[in-house]
Amino acid sequence: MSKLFNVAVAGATGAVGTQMLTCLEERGFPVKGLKPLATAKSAGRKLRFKGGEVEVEELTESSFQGVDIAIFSAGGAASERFAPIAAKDGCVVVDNSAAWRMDPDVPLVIPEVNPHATAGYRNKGIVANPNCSTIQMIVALAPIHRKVGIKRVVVSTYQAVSGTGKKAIDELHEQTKAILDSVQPEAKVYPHTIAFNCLPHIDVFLENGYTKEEMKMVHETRKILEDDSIGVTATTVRVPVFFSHSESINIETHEPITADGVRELLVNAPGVTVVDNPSKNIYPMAIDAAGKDDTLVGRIRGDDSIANGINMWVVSDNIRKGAATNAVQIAEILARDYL
Ligand code: L14
Repeated sequence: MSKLFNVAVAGATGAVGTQMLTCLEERGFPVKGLKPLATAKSAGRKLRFKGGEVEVEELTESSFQGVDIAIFSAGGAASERFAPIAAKDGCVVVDNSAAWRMDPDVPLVIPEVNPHATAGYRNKGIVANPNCSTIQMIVALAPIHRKVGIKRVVVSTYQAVSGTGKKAIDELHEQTKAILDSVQPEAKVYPHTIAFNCLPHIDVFLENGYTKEEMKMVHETRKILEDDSIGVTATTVRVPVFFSHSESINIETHEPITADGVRELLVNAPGVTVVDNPSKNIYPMAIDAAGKDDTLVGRIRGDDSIANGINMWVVSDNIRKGAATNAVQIAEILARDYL
């Protein structure tokens, strides 16, 4: 008989949290009991799970007694405060916030790329889920890095508003409608109108002129690929798309590789679907990636401006593979190999 687990989801009512419940259900995670946790404001709400309903409880210091695995997507502050409390109660935390990702004692895991790192959960009882933009980039780049070595990455992202949460999804709806109705749009979530616009600004600006989101892509890439020599430079942009982040990625490799060579590697890569037939207008698009777990890769072509250069276009559902699916996959590794 296989083991069943008591699972808590912190931030269960959010855009990622509700997707976590769906992923646990879809993937048949061995759940004994499910405990959705959120702020007091959401306590008492009912969420659908496996054909029934589960009641949301307030996230408190005593929420984790008797819980085996807690998946957190309740924001950095909640993770910082409650993850160590959960771990002290013997619960293993899979954390989707940025709070623990760069802690040297916390593994940062993409199951297709570095599942072995999960063992490091033992240090603090925490495994971190990488940033959404990093996950899809590394799912596509890891097989190339293993084969020919990546020296440098230049990435620009086109990020969906769902990454910010439900209020940003609503804001894009409302602003779009306002503009089409010739009404002045109201910007509450972002510093500027996002409808019919692009904002080169995700998360906060840092002293070095980059945003925190851009620097997450730099640091997390090196940690996951276990190679501090990789150069990464990023520009992260919010675009008026609801679901799925797109990325223009340029890489310089150590050994030469052709576009066909990259295509062949990626056709066989776990979690990747190559969508690359430009003559038929076939390439990865946000609306096709949305609702899927695979990362779509296309527009694979040589960059003739440098010696070993490749360009590609990489698209993935930021709420699924970028957050909920990846977190549930980590929980699956914990359940299968460690708990
Ligand atoms: O580091 O699109 O998990 O605003 C959460 C918000 C990533 C970006 C993280 C967004 C961020 C995301």
